[in-house]
Amino acid sequence: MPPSDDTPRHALHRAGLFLTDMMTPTLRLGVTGLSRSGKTVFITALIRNLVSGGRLPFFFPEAEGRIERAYLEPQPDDAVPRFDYEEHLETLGRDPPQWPESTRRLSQLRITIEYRSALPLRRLFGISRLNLDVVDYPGEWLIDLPLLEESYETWSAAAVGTARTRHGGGPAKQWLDFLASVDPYARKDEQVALKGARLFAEYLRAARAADHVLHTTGPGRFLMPGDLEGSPLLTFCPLPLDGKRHVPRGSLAAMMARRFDSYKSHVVRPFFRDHFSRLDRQIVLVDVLGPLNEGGQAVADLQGALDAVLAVFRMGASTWLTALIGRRIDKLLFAATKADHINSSSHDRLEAILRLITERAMGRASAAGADVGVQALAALRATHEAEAKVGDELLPCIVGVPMPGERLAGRTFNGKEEAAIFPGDLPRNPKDALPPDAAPAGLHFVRFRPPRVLPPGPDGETAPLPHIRLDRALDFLLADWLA
Ligand SMILES: Nc1nc2c(ncn2[C@@H]2O[C@H](COP(=O)(O)OP(=O)(O)OP(=O)(O)O)[C@@H](O)[C@H]2O)c(=O)[nH]1
Ligand SMILES: [Mg+2]
Repeated sequence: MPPSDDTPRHALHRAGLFLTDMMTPTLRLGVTGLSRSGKTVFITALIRNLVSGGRLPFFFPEAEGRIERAYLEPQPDDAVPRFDYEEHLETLGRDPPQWPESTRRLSQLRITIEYRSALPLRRLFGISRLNLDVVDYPGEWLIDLPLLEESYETWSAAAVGTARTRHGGGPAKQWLDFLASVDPYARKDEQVALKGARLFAEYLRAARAADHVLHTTGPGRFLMPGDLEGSPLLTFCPLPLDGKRHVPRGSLAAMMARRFDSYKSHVVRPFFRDHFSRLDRQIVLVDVLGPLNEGGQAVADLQGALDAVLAVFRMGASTWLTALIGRRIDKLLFAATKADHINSSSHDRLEAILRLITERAMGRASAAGADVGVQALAALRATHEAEAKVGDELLPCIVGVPMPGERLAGRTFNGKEEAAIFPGDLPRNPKDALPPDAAPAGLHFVRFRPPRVLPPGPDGETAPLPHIRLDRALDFLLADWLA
């Protein structure tokens, strides 16, 4: 018999519904990662697995049958565009399927999860709710965060130094020739500033195009301007300064330094304040395999870039940032993405290398009391495993459809045929991967086509998407909020 309207239980239930409507907690999940690390694919896969039912045996609230439903809410923040989930699904659903494009602007999405608590007392209140807010942004912008703590002088010295030692004979040549022809201490000249900024931006883009795993050079908006395309905020560049010489007012150097500070206060600080300072949890996505295959210098660049970015978060430390941060990140998961490029027997080694690359950031976060995890995962698995017989030996292979134009061992793939590839072994000792003079890992990598993501069938059912350990990642990040 249903409870009559005036039973205490019913009153409690009604009050509970009212409370959950008014007080649905919101968990802000930061999906942090340098460009091409897999943020957009991760967010799309996360939403689809939650909203349309995924195969998530190690996401315990789901495995225990306590998730009633999850759905997309209208965008909570009027000033921020909505994450284009439907567009990304459409791209993945094409025939043949495509990966989503590189992200050009910031966007946000709220998913509401309705669940039954595992706690008997809370079950009395019926269904509980959790809002999960996720933000996606171009990875290039992340490399700006360390600028918050740099002066124009230190930034200039580092940027000019890198250009000379690493790119002097190549992409930086024109910009460095230009710098040799200007006097930073001479009177400011807008035309000189415009030309310097243009040549500097061209250098950054060319260096990036020549070395797709390069992570160290910014500012990020020079690579991915978003809505700042053509803005005067981007009219500056580093100059070779003499640390001992006074910078006179009205000089080119003084003008560039002022614009650098404006870039920080109008672009970088709001980006940090509005999107990173209020995070409750964070997953840091890292493409370890790409740099590993380029060699030790690329791994060192990745390590340096990640370390500089993560130092800005300073979880628990007390700096001017803590005043902004207010909240503290209590769980942090480091994830090596695209683990479907290697055999599952190598996943432990991949995790060990990631652990080493992020050692300092991990140590800082643990010391500040955060719960830290490391995982190899593939948010959207594009391959399966098989064994191939080569002579008398059985080699563990991965099988997938390489993207058109991908090349391996003299063969160019057409984007239609499946191929079985022996990806090679990761170094047994993770320390072998790190020295800057370490040889490339000698892995056999190609980009694979994503699996085709089909819309729901006539019965409304959707096929679960393949992944590797996405469920464990969700469990680490969300399960205690769904207890
Ligand atoms: N095989 C495989 N490839 C993946 C996976 N996730 C990402 N990728 C590949 O990595 C590329 C980059 O992924 P994105 O999600 O666009 O990366 P992002 O971090 O959003 O990049 P930006 O928007 O440029 O910052 C994709 O185009 C895929 O080629 C995965 O789970 N498996
Ligand atoms: Mg993206």
